[in-house]
Amino acid sequence: TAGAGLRIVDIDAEGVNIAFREDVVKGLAETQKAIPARWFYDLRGSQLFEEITRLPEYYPTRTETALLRDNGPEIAKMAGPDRTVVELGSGSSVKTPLLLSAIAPRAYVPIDISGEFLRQSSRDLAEKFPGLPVIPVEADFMRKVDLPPRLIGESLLGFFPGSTIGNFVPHTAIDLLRSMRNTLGRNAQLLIGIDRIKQVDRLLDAYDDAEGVTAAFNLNLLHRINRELGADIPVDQFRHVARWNEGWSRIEMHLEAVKDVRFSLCGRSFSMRAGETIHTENSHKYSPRQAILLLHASGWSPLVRWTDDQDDFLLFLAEA
Ligand code: AVJ
Repeated sequence: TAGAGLRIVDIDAEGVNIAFREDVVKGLAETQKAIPARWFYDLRGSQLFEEITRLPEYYPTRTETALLRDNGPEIAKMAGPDRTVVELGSGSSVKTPLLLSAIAPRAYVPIDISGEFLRQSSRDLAEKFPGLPVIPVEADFMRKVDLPPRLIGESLLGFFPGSTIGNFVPHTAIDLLRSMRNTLGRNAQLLIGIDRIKQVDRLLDAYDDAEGVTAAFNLNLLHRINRELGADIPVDQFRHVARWNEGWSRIEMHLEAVKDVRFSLCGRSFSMRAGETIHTENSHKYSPRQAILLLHASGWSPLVRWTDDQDDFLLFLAEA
């Protein structure tokens, strides 16, 4: 059974998402224009991301799914009986059921800031796993979350798949992992997926696919800004760019103006020169040693590490 939950998004009198507007107005005023990657995921953006996960070039999702499927019994053995799974994010329709079938937890607690998606996926899961208590928590997992009182004293297993940790620069990633440790408490474990450093051309292909789905995903952000914030950005004068940043060991996505452009947004005018970009996403990649350091630096001790035959992706089980 899935609990009801509550929707908390700050909108103004015209129905505009205030946090979205603030991030966009502030981000476009910076020297290197930048908009946080979390704003990709409106309905269309979420659909495009689902499409990305099925692309031949985008290896992370299918590799991590196979790791979860192949190592389910070992994960279950290490986790022990009577765990409660706390997922950071609403959960994927494929990976979450794999984990829940493998370890048969006492309860499943997805934490997400996007209430609508959270409630829908909670309902779907509750249907798939009759008898499993599903307790959605609408919250920002970047902060310490107060878990429902019934979870106090339970032994929790945090689940943070998809290499979402890669969206954060290392110092923020460490803040996030430490705050997860505070949220999950003393006997907690963490099951986390982290994408590996690999040949740069494979990384670039994964973030700039032949079909142009990733380009559409990136450009959808501009359509969203036009629609939701009443802007007039000439979307056809921008192109999708994926770059490898060696110093930061990350893929960056940008939206590049192909000619000089002007547009207005919330009563402000902006101009960009040809070649200037809006930085829209970071996707940090780690070697196994760097990933282990990231976990240790956040107070998590790695217990087991799984990887695939191609050395593409890492799955760690760690303990608090
Ligand atoms: C869901 C954030 C992990 O960085 O690989 C996919 C998002 N961006 N293609 C990633 C994404 C472009 C994805 N994460």
